[in-house]
Amino acid sequence: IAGPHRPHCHLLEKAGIMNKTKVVDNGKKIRKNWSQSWTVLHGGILTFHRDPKSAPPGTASKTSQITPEYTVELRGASVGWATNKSSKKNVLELKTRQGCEFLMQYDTESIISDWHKGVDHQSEDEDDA
Ligand code: I3S
Repeated sequence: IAGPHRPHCHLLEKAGIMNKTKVVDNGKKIRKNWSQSWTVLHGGILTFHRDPKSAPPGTASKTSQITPEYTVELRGASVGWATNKSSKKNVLELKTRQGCEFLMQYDTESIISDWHKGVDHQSEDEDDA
């Protein structure tokens, strides 16, 4: 089934602020660049939006807030607690089926734990492909 009538598409699972960095891009390790993202989990897709503070001053900033920086298809992805990947606490590691890896972090453990559950749930939900 495709489009807006897929079973879980009507559910906004989660939205909020977190710190994130991409660490592997299509199998290639890249330099960490932590930034804060408005992040949305919806319909099996995780969307990281750009940090408004990183936008150039002026009219571009409003657009950059709503422009996704990364859009991650969660089907077939795996998420788990990262060990030895960062000096930060409460770091999740997200590996996509397409060979990209992200670290996701938030100081409040309960908040990042909720993201863990939400992302894990949507990555396992392969029945509606
Ligand atoms: O894994 P690393 O290389 O220690 O990651 C740190 C670096 O990315 C560092 O930036 P530069 O070395 O490119 O200037 C960041 O500022 C740190 O935040 C990174 O480490 P943490 O432990 O915060 O993930």
